[in-house]
Amino acid sequence: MLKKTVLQKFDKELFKNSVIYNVKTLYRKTLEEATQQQIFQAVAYAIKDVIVDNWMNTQKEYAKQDPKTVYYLSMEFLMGRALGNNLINLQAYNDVAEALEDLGIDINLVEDQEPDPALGNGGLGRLAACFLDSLTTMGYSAYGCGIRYRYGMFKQEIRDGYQIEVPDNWLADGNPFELRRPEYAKEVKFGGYVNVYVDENGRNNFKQEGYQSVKAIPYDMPIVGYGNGIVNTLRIWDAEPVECFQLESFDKGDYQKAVEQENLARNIVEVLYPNDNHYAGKELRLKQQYFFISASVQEAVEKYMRKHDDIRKFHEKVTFQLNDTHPTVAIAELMRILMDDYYLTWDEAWAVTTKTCAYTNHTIMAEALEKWPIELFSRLLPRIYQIVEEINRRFIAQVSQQYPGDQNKIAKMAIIYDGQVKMAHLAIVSGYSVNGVARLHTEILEKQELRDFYEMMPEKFNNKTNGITQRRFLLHGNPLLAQWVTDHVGNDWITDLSKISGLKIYAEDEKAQQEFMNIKYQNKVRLARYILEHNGVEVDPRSIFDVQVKRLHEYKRQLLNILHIMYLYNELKNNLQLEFYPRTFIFGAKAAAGYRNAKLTIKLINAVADVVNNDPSIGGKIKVVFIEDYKVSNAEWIFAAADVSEQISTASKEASGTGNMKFMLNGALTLGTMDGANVEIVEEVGMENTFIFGLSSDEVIRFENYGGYNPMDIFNNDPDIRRVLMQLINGTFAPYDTELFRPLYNSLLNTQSTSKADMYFILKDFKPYAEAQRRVEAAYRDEANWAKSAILNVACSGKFSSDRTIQEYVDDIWHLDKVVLPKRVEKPKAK
Ligand code: B1H
Repeated sequence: MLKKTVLQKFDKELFKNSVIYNVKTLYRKTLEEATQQQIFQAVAYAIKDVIVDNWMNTQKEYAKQDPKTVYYLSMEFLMGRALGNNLINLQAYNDVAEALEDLGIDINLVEDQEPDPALGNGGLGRLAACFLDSLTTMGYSAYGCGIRYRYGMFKQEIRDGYQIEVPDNWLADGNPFELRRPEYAKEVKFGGYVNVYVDENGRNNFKQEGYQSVKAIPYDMPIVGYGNGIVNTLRIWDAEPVECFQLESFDKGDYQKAVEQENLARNIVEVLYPNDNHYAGKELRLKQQYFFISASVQEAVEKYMRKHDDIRKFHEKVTFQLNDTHPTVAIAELMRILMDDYYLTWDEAWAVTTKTCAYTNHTIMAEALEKWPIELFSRLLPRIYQIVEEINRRFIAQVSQQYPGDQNKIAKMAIIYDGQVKMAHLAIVSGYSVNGVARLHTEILEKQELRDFYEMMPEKFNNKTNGITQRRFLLHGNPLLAQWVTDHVGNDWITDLSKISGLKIYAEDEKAQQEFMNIKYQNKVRLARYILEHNGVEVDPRSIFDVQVKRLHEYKRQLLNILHIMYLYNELKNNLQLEFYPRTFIFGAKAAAGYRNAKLTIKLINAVADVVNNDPSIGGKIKVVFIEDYKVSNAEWIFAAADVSEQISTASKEASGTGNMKFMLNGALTLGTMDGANVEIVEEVGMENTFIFGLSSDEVIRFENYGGYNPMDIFNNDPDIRRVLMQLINGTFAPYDTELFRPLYNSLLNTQSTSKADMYFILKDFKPYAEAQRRVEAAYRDEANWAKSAILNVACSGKFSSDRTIQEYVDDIWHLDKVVLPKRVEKPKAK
């Protein structure tokens, strides 16, 4: 086994022997006999061995230095593959690639064997993963706390143009990087009722009785810092029945209860809810939330008490960051533990809790707001509900005092109202910080969505513009560009992305421009090969790669993109001589399984692709590709190959976006609205190096509040748009079923449906979008100028590192201590 640590020099021979040894002991095989999957496992175990040394060393050092620790509480961690990322952060990627090559093994094939741990939906879950990478690289003590879903985000297959959801059995071959930690198991209780007993000290003791419980077992995954030997922990909880099926139960007549408890354990971590920006209100979801939160909070308190004696100072060493409202029961759970287990008074417990918990808001989409029916909430979590009621009672008293006689304030701000528990209100009232995820988003929170709260407690509100880790999304995902950047500005950018601004001076350098475009071309060839292999579509790497990859949602307006492609196709068919720069439109998106219009949009994209890609009359000038199963691993290749980054959400709807930053870092130019972090991207790189169009968020909000937009006016007055819309219902792209796309047509025009016509202003923004697309084409024709803009995009992406974001969280919210590992002395080799 590998007995050296990464802080020492990589020992190639030792590593090779370790791989061979692992294949032998794990599978009783030689390398030649082993399958690719077995080789992956063997390599992963060899690397894990190195990581575990660093992991133990880090945790020992934490125990010694006792730094303040952040617990990042999140229902989602979209980690993506671990092997390549770990090698990158161990600074061993190239060495390992070489060592494997010596053994006749291609590292890319090995990496490709690893399933993507897809324990998240989209941006929110991926942000959590980027944050863990940055926290660790910057030397902060952190835990990610989440759920070990048996099935993560579904795999997407496209059949006949439709999305088919296939279960993601990511643990089928085992997860070599995880460690089961049964010694830290916790019991989590559901249901029953609360009894009060007065104890011998005259204190009220609240006891939950008649409950069902589940055993939570943590699995730890190492988070490797870049080049610093630090390893933090992602702790994800699995559920097991509290006791195994006991014959005794029969005798007690508890048979039914035993079966129910076992089912509860089986169901609770079964699957990730595949909704992005949407609240479904399912009971099992609330069970999932309380399950992982109760276990995580119990562990945080116990861990603290192992080293400290005064629970009243908990907040000095621990902070909980709530990743949206999904973990908000943590507030009441901490109160419960402090009062019921540690006998703090309400005021003492409240003082600790309100200095421990901080909340990040990730969306203003109304349909994403979590509101639990009282009946469900109180039945499932009786003690927690009591505590929330008391928080609400005290808060309402405070509101009444501050706004005497203003019933409306109470109606708008109460935590419990109208038969519902409003999780965002609970998080805001009980936390010490509320942050949005981009400047515009935070402004909208303060001025619109959370205005009453902002007015009452402005000091809590702050902005933390999102970021991404350059280690995965440039160093690992785009090795050619990464090397080129290093050649020009040195390698400090890997841990300090602001250094990438050194590239600015090369933006007008002809040689640099050519090198850059050449790298882009090679990445396009790489992606074209992937597309041919996975989609069977041939695309020309010399065409403009115009990419929209993200979750499918009406507000993100994939429909605008595909309608515009239909329009372009009409233009070309009208005039086959039209000057037209060849374009490859690339989509990648998963739709929530029950989201009809989203799934129909996928079908439309594929239907248009079918017609356009197979129409010889347009000479291959337009290609449309829908990449199946968009996920972190193929995303890395897609960003690297993009020329144009489509960020076209209805202004005000996309809280931040983070894909926009990944494209920018890889030298794609943004075609977008002034929404989310696009605003800050424009600010960094300059309007002239982006293609901005469409309504502003103010304009959108004005239309929403005061009306005055009628898509019919546009339909009636614009023949181009009318033609495209008619093609949705005249069988142009669905000759066998002319009604197929009627729901999309209706969503744009028809007020007979329950929601407003064209809620997302697609027709309103259509012509401005088409005009911006013309600017894209004109700009691409001037290759030198395009290269200049692309290089400037890379050079100006420094702000969008999640390292910057994390440092802001540390400075303004968490106040963590930086940990530095002492230099380890090289021990002389044993003879
Ligand atoms: C974001 C979500 C989200 N915002 C509910 N909200 C979910 C809400 O399963 N649910 O119930 C799941 C996800 N996701 C995204 O967060 C925003 O839309 C992006 O704009 C933002 O960049 C990202 C990270 O802040």
